[in-house]
Amino acid sequence: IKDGWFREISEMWAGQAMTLKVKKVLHHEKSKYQDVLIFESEKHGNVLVLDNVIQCTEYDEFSYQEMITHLAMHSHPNPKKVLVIGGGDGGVLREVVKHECVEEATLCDIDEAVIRLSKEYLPKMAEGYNHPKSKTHVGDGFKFLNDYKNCFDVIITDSSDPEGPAESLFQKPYFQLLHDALRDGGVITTQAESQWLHLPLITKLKKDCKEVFPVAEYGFTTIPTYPSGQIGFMVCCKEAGRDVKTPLRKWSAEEEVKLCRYYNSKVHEAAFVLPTFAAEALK
Ligand code: AAT
Repeated sequence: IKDGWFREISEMWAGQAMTLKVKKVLHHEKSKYQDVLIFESEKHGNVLVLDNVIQCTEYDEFSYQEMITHLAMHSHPNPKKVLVIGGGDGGVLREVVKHECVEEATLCDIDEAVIRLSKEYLPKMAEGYNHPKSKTHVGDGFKFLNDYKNCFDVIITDSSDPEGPAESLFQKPYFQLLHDALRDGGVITTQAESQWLHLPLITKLKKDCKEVFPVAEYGFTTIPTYPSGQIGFMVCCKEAGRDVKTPLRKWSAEEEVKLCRYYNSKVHEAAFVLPTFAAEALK
């Protein structure tokens, strides 16, 4: 923070930086894993920053949390057991339990500080923790998955960027663990970065996923406060032939408006329509 502005400077998006006006710093600490900053911004509500990277703002978090969750949830016929890796703010949990078919939603984040501080400063996201179907585990997602085989219908990896504690969550052995932790017909989504900034990384991610899963597709959403205003997801299925680009289940038009502010069944399909430069790279 300099002169009242937070600047998101990083080599992961060299030469550009999101800048947000700070009203008040609410909390700052070094946790066991990362630097954790929470501030109240002028126009974007409260903001969670880990190692100087914006994780979410109250203003636009719904785009990311709804899309990373419902692209997977609507690509499964009847998800009952759901796992979230990362997502310590609770927003993805909040989205998962919107599906009445869910019996148990477990979250595993590496950093108790993120969970603790989100409950205090990001209550609209952390409400996911209050649901009777939600369970929380503090630990490394990679290690956690090692203990579960054939267990989950949907696994959502809402992880920070590959530089830092989430590095292993972008590598092929992790996708194999995800695959093995799924039941038959299971679906995953993972945070898969921006087509404007990380095409080589996304190309590698897609190749690795394709070697593990019979179905692996890249879709994206718009989100003003993430680098370049977009972020994408790998959506993969354990069952060959599943078309994850088209929702398998749909909410009614009334439910869609009541339940979500960004996701709807048309946006689901549109998310996988890529501009030519990205489509060519990911062929
Ligand atoms: N919904 C908010 C968006 C995030 S949060 C990423 C979370 O991943 C953090 O809470 C962090 O503590 C957690 N995390 C990092 N590494 C691990 C790990 N190995 N196991 C479990 N959890 C982990 C992502 C924002 C994306 C930013 C885009 N630039």
